[in-house]
Amino acid sequence: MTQPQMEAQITGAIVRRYFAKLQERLTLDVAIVGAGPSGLVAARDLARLGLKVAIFESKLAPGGGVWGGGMLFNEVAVQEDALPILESFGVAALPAGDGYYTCDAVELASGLIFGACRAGATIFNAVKVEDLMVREGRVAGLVVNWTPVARLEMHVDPLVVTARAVIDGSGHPSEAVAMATRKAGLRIDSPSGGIVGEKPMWMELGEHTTVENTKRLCPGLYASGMAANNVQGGYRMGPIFGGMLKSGRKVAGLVAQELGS
Ligand code: 48F
Repeated sequence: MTQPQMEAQITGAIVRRYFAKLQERLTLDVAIVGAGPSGLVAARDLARLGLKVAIFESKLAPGGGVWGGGMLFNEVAVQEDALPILESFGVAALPAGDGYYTCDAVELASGLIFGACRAGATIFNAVKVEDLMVREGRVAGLVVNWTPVARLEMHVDPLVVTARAVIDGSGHPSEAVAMATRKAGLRIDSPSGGIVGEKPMWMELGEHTTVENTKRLCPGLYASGMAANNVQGGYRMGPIFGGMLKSGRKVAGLVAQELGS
């Protein structure tokens, strides 16, 4: 028998491994929309509890708004009370005075991604969440398609991943919550019963409200990070990330409690 060619072996290995990974995760405990800082912290915490967790990230590179720091100066700020989360990911922080610290944005983004993966969460990148599955008033899964399919406006039907809980970590647009309210007509736990909309820059308030606004919105659906602020009418806060990290930790705790983990 002739030896298989290297090209056939490599291609076969990738295809088999990818499809095994995907098949294993078509039925999830927790599906997270978006691999920003809040989603990555939540994914790691939940995976460490033994839950089956996957993040669906529309961009090629996970990490959300971390990479660019402030205005492409690739440093971000965090507050002292978020240092334990950074330390748990092995990300370094330097004191900047008055209880503030700075991190290299590239180290933070890559550290959060690596930490989530090592804990057992799976990131499906270049996959866009384009709809939700809703059953009897409960968000029960994500409708997903390749990002290039959406970008090229190809008329291709999506596939569905079911989940016991969905976290919207999609950042400023809170895309999953928008699908739940506008398309599925679900009433959510917010002042208006729908999406209130993000308020302008106010770092101090925004940092607090991000954590306060992190909550269960309706059966099966939670929001974290800037998505939570957009839903509840919180302030934006720019390149300070303590609130995002703490929001990820909080939403993981809420989901774990509901799922009994
Ligand atoms: O916005 P993002 O970084 O999420 P976050 O955890 O953090 C916000 C901060 O980065 C920053 C800030 C800090 O003070 O204000 O904005 O709230 O990351 C959200 C991720 O979700 C992806 C998007 O590409 C990004 O990486 N995303 C958005 N919509 C979808 C999505 C979608 N429909 N399907 C899949 N991924």
